[in-house]
Parts: sequence; C-alpha cells; structure tokens
Amino acid sequence: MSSSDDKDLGFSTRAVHAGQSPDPATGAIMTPVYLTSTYVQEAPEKHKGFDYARTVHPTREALQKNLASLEGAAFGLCFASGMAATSTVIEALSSGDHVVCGNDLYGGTYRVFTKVFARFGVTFTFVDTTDLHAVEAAFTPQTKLVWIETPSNPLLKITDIRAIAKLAHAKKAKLVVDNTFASPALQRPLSLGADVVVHSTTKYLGGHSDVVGGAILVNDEALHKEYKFLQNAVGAVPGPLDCFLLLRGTKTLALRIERHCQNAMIVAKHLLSHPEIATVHYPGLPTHSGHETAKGQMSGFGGMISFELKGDMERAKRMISSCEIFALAESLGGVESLIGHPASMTHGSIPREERLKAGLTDGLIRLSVGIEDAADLTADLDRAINRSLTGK
Ligand code: P1T
Repeated sequence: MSSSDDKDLGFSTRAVHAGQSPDPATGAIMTPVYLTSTYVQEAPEKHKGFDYARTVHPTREALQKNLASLEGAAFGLCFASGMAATSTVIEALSSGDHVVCGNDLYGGTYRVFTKVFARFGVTFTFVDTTDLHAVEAAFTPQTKLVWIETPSNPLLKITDIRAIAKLAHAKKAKLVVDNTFASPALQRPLSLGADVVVHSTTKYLGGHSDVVGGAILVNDEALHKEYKFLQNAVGAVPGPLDCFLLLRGTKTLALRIERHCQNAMIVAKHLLSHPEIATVHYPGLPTHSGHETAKGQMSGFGGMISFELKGDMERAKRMISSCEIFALAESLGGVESLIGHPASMTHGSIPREERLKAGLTDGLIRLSVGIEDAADLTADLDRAINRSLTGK
C-alpha cells in the first residue's frame, strides 16, 4: 500500500499495511529483509532506483513510509538509534545557531547537546517548556529550533504543542517534538503545528525490546531533503533486520498502546491512593498539572509513570530492586514492565544540580507499564514497597 492512497484509512489499518505490499517476485506477505549492501546496475547510472544500501534500501523504505503514514507526515527517515535521529536534526544547524530546549529531556539528549554539539558552536538553553513566558524569554536572534518532549522523560510534563509552535513560528524558529513517550497512536505533533517529529523507535514503535532505532518525520520537502542528505552523508542508518522488526512491531502498535494506557491508569491510581507514596506523575490523573493540556492534544495518556516514595533515596533503591515482575532496566515502551532510577540510570549524565532544578529528585522512580495483567503489576509494586519498609 503506498502512503498516498491510505489517507482515508484508520490508524490501525495503516499500522498493519502502510508502506507494504506483497513481494512482486513471490507474493510473500511480509516485506523481505534485503541483506545486501549494493545493487547490480545495467550501465552506469542505469538501475532500478537502488544504487547503494546506505543511500537507499527497500526494507528501510517500507518502514519509512509506514512511520510517515502513522505520524500523518509526508516524509519519513529512519536511523540507527533515537540518538542518531536526534543528532541528524542538530547536524542541520551551523555554528552560532541556538536551540531552546525543555529542561526535562532524556539524559542522552542532554548529553549529546551539551557534550558534543556545544563543541561545534551550537548553543542550548534549557527551560521549563510548560511555561510559555520562560520559553519566550529564552529566544535569541540566533534561535533556530525549539526542542521539546511531551510527555517528558522522566517527569511526564506536558507542553502545549499548539502554543509552542505558534511562538516558535512567530520567532521564525522550527518546533521539534520528540514523540517517543506518546507514540503516534496517542499524539501526532505535526497536526498540532510542529515542524519535525523525532522518535526513538526502540520504544513503543518497536514494542518488544528487541531493536534499537530512530526516525524523523516531516511534512516540509526542504527539511526532508536536508535530513535525507545527512542520513546518507553521515550514515547512521538502521540495518535491514532492524527495519523488519520495526515493521512487525508497528502492526500491533494500536492494540499494545490501548493496553499500556489501561494498565498505566490502574497503576497510577493505585499508587496515588497508597499511603507510602509521596507524589505520582501521570498525565491521566486529574491531579497532574498538565492533565487538561494532555486531554487537548493526546487521545490517551500513555504507559509511563514516575513517582516518589516517602523516605530517603536508599529506600527508593531498595524498592526498585525488590520487584519481581517489573524488571530493573533502562528503556521503555516494550510489552514487559520495567522499573528504573532516573538519577543513576537514564539521566545520570545530567549534573545533579541541573536535575534538581528541573524537579528530577534523587528518589524519583520511573515505570514503563507493560501489557501484563494489571492486578499482577499492582501486587508486585505493593510487595516491593513493603519490602523497602522492612528491608527484607
Ligand atoms: O536509545 P535511543 O534509541 O538512541 O533513543 C534515545 C532517546 C530519545 N528520546 C527519548 C525521549 C528517549 O527516551 C530516548 C531513550 N531513552 C531511554 C533509553 C530511557 O530509558 O529513557
């Protein structure tokens, strides 16, 4: 199915079919994994549209069309990781350019901005993007991009995409949304005014914790050309088997996300009512400061939760290590539930002072709620909370 003829189809139908058609040689219903680095040409520059696998690859093409369709984008480009996709967007800037960023971003994003691209003369200002005045005040005449995560990692802050897009455009800057936490099943930033969507496809899009990947989705042809040039010139492309695994993953995205959302709501409410819990961050809770904004731009609240236990950080660490179903691991978005300690794991590369300023405390615990039975998940958390009290 080509991406041009699927506009009237529903999300789940596009998730299964977009970008894919039976293999013309055999009728194979699954897109072949073309394990090839090059393609035989009839004569110099006379070929079937494929010349070298870094530049163009049929399994990758199918995935790019599939992801573009899901995000409602005209163009999709896939990369070897979420960080490679993120880096590509910044590689399109020049020395002297400035980026206004959220102050609650994945630690690796903060790291590549401050430790790699800052060395090339790109400057970054980190602000609370839920505060429009703070965002406006951070602009300089050199600002080219605004970079947000919503929901953010790990505090699940919600930024108003429409409002920030308006502000960015008034200042002649572009808005980039890292849509990893929501996935296109719940939120499509391009339709809300964003210019660029970035994904770690490692997470909900892949969905099974068996592949690392990234993607950039845009509507603007000039931006697409620029990022496609960088995809080939820099070369951080995904392998064919990774693309196949992602194509398989997106087929069940809509179903999986439904269950992630249901389970996360049950777990979040359970934690909120638990006497040993101090705070719960989940945009689906009416107590969350971004709840109304989330309702206006998301069709569900996702599978990510963070919270703080009462007591000290040692207790938090004991609790995290005491779960039996929630696995202690980095990453998120897979079918299995994960638990993590952002301060020492996913966000360890952010200086403590910066983390604390943004509200990321030493005791914060993050959950990626999987698709298991919700009752087993709440029982596992209760058991671990009790063990953290007794130390047994
Ligand atoms: O791991 P990679 O595929 O390179 O993606 C990086 C990335 C980008 N954006 C967001 C919002 C992310 O959460 C990540 C990766 N995050 C984790 C590994 C994590 O556990 O938070």
